[in-house]
Amino acid sequence: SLGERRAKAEKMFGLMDGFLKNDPMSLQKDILDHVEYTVARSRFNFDDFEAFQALSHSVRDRLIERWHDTHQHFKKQDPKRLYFLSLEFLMGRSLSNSVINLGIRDEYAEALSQLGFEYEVLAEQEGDAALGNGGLARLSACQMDSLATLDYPVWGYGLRYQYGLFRQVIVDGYQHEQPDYWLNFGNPWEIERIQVSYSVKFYGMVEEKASNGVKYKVWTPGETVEAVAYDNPIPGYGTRNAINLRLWAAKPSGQYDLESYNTGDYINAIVNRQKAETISYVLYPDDRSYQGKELRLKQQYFFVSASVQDIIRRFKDVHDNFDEFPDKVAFQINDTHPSLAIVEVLRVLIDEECLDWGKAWEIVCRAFSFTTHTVNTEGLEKIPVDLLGSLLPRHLQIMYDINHRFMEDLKRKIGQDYSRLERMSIVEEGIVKSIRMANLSIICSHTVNGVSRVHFELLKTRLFKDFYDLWPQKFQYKTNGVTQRRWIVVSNPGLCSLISKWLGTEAWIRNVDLLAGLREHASNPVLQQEWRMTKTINKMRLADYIETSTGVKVSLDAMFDVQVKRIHEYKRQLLNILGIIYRYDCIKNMNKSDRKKVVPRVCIIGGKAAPGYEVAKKIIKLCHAVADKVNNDDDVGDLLKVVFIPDYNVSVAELVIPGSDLSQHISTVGHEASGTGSMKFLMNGCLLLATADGSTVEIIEEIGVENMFLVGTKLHEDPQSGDKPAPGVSIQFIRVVSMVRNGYFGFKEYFNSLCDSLEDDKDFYKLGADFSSYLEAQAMADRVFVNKEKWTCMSILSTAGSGKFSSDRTIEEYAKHAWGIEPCKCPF
Ligand code: GL2
Repeated sequence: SLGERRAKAEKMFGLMDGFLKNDPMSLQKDILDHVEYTVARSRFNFDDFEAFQALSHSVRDRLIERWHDTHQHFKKQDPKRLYFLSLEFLMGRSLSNSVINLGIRDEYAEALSQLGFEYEVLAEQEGDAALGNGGLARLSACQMDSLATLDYPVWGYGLRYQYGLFRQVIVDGYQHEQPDYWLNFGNPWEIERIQVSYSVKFYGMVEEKASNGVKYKVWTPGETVEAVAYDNPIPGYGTRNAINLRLWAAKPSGQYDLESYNTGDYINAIVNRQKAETISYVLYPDDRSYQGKELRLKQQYFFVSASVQDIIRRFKDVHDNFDEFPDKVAFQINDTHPSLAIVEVLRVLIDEECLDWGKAWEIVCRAFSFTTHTVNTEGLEKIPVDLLGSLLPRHLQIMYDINHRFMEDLKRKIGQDYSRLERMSIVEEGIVKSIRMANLSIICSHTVNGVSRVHFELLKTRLFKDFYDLWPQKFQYKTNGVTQRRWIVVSNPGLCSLISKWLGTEAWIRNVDLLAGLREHASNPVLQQEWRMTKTINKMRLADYIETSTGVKVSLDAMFDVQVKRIHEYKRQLLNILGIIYRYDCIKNMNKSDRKKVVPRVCIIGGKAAPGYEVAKKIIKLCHAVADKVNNDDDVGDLLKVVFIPDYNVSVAELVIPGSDLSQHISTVGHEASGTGSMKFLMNGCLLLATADGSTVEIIEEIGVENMFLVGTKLHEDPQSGDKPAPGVSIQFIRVVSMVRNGYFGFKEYFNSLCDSLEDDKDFYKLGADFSSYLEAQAMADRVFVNKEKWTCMSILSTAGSGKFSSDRTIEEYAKHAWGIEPCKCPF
């Protein structure tokens, strides 16, 4: 009870007066105080946005309270902590997630309504924090929610980009990119910590010195930049724990270059100093390619160096012997973007803490766990040696040292197999000599994690086969998951209440396996009726959004068929569009009575293309060209509508996913490491139309292949099967491609290269080979959709079978099998 908690708190920390009250009256007072003293508006005159700001600050106060208590508790207990390093976190909005996790949403809604405001309206005022690109970044955000909810002692570390992922604007069907200056209106969720800052060094030179016969290295930097901490409390659900996500911003260093000031060029001296800030300015918008850019490398080292200094400082506050370091510190490296942390820890231990190589090496190898999110070698990050040598000269030396020892050791184990030695080396020789960050990460980590079972198989048999053969025990996988708090409770309140009603408990919000309890009710007509009603309400919301964002009016009776994700050739949005063209062509060629039998569809596509990714941008344009033709064709009417939702992001996903009937995950088998969008749709009772790629294979095992629409004939069990010759392409495929080629949708020249890429021998992503199977799966979806009972039953079974795909399960697996951390729950 609250009384007991307070008594305990008073005893522990003397916090008796520290608790904020959460009844609607107190909340009202708090909001009004923030209107007056934080937002500086009159309490008698403030608009929705100002109300949102005050509301957020009031919520933030409550977050801070828990966050302080949690950190006090962590400090007192001194458990082994996890440090989760990721260059990207796609958090989206924070308000609703926070009030729900704090358990005070209804109280706030009531407080606001008494003040004449509507909670939902204010929540819409919030912009997205889009400090990431796609799946990898959203996964980090979901995992932070689970880490907090499961009471793990964790810190997240990342970069505070001033410009998040670009805003996608569509002009005449073409994607244009606009900067996302998301901090324009302030960010109530962060706490600036000007006193927590570290100097990060770049460039310069390394000298060898000796003292008493002991040689050591001294790195004299050529540039120093200050990293300032911005803390973002992350509340758990159903617990007092709130963990910290610390994001670093670059500021000019306090150490002035007196020389340039004294030469009289005062203005230029200041302007040059200010350039330091550019390091954390902007997020790189490519999610799967690496270009070896200096600024990108600077970003990586900047965030890694500041984080490592912070982590070692925290360790040394309590411990004076580095032998204890791996028992107190676990590092998680989210893909190779933060892998410089490995080298940085080695550097600090050797050069600054004066440990010998052997000791430092042992510590590092016990501390780091690495997750790769990639399936192909081209996607692996490589950094040109010249770039590294100039920006981080000491780190390059250490990498060479690691590699030398590793190679010597390997030669002893495998002999003179030079081609294998070459493949496993950290250094790639070639026109551009580079450092292979994945090899470095594998060699220095105790665990290498894949993100789904299929991904694990690919790692073992293809991508990292040489390493797997050497160290099979290092390799594991933890199938990705998503948080049901964000993806059901926050974004689909109707479904959330319905589930709780039928399960008789809200416990599934923390223990999502309980969703399986819905199975026994799947055919119950009462649940089915309520289930459909909930879906219709969500479809209405989505239809409104479609109309305001695209101008297209859609019918609620139609099947909402959705593919939202980053635009990539391997994700095959083009296959979807060709399928739409086929459907359109069929409708056009039907007589009136046959048209009556067509199941109406709204085909919804959304997603961003990396700014330099020409093919992806053409796919977006094709989608618009097809939409223009189809949506304005009176023969078709409501039987088919095509919409491209612009600027797909987390908050748009929260609207789109609950309102979908069918969702497509049709990547070419062997190309999607996991995929996490499918899990969000599954939880929301959307039926999947999918290939057996990535984690879909495990989804099929959970829900049964009869409860989804499989594209392609068999499960992806044999990773080599991707190399088999493709079956011949169908006449339908040839026809739809030729429609595009012949200019049926206009822009003939512009689409030429897209059509060329679908020619038999060039069809790398196998659209032609899978087209017939794709159409069959779509036809099956139509047949089932008209059978409302069957469709609803499959929908309920999808939600019921989604338990495995919670990030809570993923995090428990990491905690146990990779990080070795235990929960550390705040006692009140
Ligand atoms: C990705 C994979 O492509 C995707 O399949 C996976 O689900 C996520 C999270 O593990 O990681 N890798 C990657 O670089 N991005 C991804 O989404 N951007």
